[in-house]
Amino acid sequence: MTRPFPWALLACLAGCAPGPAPAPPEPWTNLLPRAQSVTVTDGVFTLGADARLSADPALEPVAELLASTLRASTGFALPVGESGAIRLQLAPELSALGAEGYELSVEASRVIIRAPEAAGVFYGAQTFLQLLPARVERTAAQPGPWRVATGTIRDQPRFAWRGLMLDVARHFFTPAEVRRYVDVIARYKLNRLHLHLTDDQGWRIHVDAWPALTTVGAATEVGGGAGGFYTKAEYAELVQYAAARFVTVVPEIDLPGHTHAALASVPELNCDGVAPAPYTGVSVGFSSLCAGRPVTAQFIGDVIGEIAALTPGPFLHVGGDEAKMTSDADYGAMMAVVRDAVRANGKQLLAWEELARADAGAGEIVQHWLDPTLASAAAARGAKVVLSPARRAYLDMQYDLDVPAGTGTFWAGFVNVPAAYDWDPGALLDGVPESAVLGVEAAAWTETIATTDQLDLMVFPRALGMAELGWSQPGSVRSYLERLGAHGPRLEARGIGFFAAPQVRWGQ
Ligand code: TNX
Repeated sequence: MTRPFPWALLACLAGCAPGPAPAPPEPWTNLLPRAQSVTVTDGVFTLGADARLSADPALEPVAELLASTLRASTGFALPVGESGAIRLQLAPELSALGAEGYELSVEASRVIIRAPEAAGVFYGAQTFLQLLPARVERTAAQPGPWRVATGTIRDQPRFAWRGLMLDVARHFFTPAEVRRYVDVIARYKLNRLHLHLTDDQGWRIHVDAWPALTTVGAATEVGGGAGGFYTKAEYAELVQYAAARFVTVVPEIDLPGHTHAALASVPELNCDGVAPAPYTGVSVGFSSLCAGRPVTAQFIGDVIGEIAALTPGPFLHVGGDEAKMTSDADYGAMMAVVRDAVRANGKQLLAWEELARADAGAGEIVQHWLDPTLASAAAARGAKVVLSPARRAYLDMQYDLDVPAGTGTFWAGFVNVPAAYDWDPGALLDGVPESAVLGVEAAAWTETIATTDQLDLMVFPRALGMAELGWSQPGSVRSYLERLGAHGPRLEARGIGFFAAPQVRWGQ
């Protein structure tokens, strides 16, 4: 008979823990987006059942959000009060970290998250969550232990604009469905949710001055489904929900093309005064408001005024793309009206790169998607650029031929998970130096995406690659793919049906 191996003695050598040694804490090397500077030390912090959180008064909402995630999965009470093992602090002396940077320090007995501004503290908390086991993302109580290796992280983003665009016009997605995406993108430090609210196939936000936009224009979608729209109250609530997670909602009203839903709703907007039937197909570039009419200017002013009033964020996206039926002169005239309205309402104008047709320039933001010359022309005149190159950032592109089956398209090519990440936003376009790049945005167009199951498959994991391109300094595709594998279980724990790309070794 062989003598049993003295496991208990070995465990004692490793720290005298009773019973089998617990699993090692989550490695700090799996952070996504990758953090700027990471120092790991050799201790362990354990979140216990009696732990408390403390926060400067201005940070209480951030502490409550962190606590609510931790409460759900740990089952612990985790009160937020005056003192605690997890401390959230504003630290003006760290101003070099900028508006979104943070410092996270994990010691054996406490965790301190400090940042010059609340957004940074929020991002520090998101990083802390990634250092806990993946089951922290579950919404039902899980078994412990809740261990985190000790160390320090200092981190700040490369770009100010890190976005996801959701096209709720081609297929409508409810406020609850959109909130689910806000939750996930905020975890990965994305900070803009661009809502493509209007297009040929649907108008998705109520406008008091033109109620037909939603009574008629919202009643269908691609394929003839029931469509839908946000009431002003629903939209305001969504904006607030996102803001609490440091995500700025950027509403887009697409003008003067991509306006068939408006033309179908309001006869006067048509040059012949006749409203066409609603459109449920997938063609682009066939519609235009009628230039030079007082009613068109009135319409633009009313819509922009009401959307601006509903939107606390500084940006208003006015589309401007693919107005193929609009002459340059008419385009210029209508965009001049649009510009005046945006300015009069105190907002910053953002438009697709085609705004270069109307001399986009200083104080404006153009969003590149297809033609590199347009964004560089705008940058040369002083505009800032958000990069959504279709070949990398369009999330409606399939990963591979008919992958995932029956969803997506490939007019810009297939965009697999490595390719979506394998580019440098600071060096994508000639004539658009990094200093002119405001940031990056992944775009989920939904002509071919009708359900959240389909949307999950197309958005994730590619949106996570975009989050890293926007936040982290340039890094290798290999490192990204390795770390991404550790986030499969986290997405799964949140109920996100992501695409399990074959290039990634997915964790269990
Ligand atoms: C191009 S991007 C469009 C959208 C479509 C998308 C489909 C842009 C400014 N226009 O209208 O939905 O391609 O991939």
